[in-house]
Amino acid sequence: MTAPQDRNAAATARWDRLLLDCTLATLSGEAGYALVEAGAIGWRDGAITYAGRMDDLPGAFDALASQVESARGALVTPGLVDCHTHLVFGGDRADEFEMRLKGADYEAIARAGGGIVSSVRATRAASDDELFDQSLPRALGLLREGVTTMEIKSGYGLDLATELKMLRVARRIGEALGVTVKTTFLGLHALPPEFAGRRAEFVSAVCDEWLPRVAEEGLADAVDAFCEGIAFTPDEVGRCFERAHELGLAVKLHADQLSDSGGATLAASFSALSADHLECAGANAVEAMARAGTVAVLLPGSFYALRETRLPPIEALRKQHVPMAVATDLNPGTSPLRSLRLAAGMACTLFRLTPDEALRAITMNGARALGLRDRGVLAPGMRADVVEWDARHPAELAYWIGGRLARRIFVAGNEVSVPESKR
Ligand code: DI6
Ligand code: FE
Repeated sequence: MTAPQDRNAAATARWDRLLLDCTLATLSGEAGYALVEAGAIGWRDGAITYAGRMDDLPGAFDALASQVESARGALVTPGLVDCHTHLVFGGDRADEFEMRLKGADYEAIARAGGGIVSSVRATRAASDDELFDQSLPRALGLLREGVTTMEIKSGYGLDLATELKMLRVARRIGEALGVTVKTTFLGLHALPPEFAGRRAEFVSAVCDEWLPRVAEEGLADAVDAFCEGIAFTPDEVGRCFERAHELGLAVKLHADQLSDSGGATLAASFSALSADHLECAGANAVEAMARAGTVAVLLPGSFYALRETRLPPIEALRKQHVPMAVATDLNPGTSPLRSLRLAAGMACTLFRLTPDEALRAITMNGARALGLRDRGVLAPGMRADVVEWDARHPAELAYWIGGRLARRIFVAGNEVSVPESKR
């Protein structure tokens, strides 16, 4: 696996660290785990220098690396990537959970001014520091189980000041934890109460004022929208995406979750990074995604919480070779799911992904959904985001429900010590 130039480099400067005696799920290649038994992985200056068989190492252990240790047979994978979260928000919606259990449905609650809009009230009311303090434990929880790259969306502000506040807090979380946080501006999430009866004006404000300002402040890496009967139409989303492209921002979309509104097809027509949810997406949409290289992001947390029954078109996605990612969709309403490993397990049990598809979905395909090509695979040259697990076989990552499996987590080659959080 080691390229000739890496052998030469190894002769001149020692690697920072070399882990021996591990089972590597490298995920290199088109499918499967690409397992290496009796494996070793080394890195230097934040990048992987070697990932392969111990026997094939190009020299004596101590000559190769300044720090050499045994992983005692542990499984080693790339750091996990949660490519769709809304983990910055104020308050919670446990009351709505109780209402739904008594028979109220999600769309009716949203139409009655609850749902997203109730999170908007709590998010507006929180100061920067309060929002940071409330949100950080959720990000910490993900990191603790091996998530080294996460996406965080705005969308619970729905006024410019609060949207900017959410994006600032998201960036601050990345800095505080030392992990990669990709931020997404989700302006078209819901119609805020002050724009009731003035949809067109709201869409114009988002496209013509807020989006340019977010871009100017450099606070967003991408733009998302909620394309749905209870949210925004394909025409409205299209306007927003045109503006995003003019500003040089990538787009992605909440598409075809509760109804087939043509969202995934629209996303593909804008060469979106990803189309997410997809329970109601049709065959044509999948073909369009395949042509556009748009990743399918599957979100079993909201499927479960809303007791959905219509499955995303997994077989069609496989057949058309659309890369499948899985994410938590961590949000206070439809997916209060704080474990990416559990999301992967649910994708297997509820959506029938195979465990190797699920692992690829929370690593390399998650990275791809964020436009990141430098991670998600254990191979020379890739970022040394690496997790050592209390597990022997990669299927265990989706198999165990709960429990703490991540033994050691390395971000760009540095071991992170994850503090216990208050919540
Ligand atoms: N993501 C979203 O943005 C919406 N559904 C989803 O899966 C609404 C989230 C919410 O109710 O707060
Ligand atoms: Fe979402």
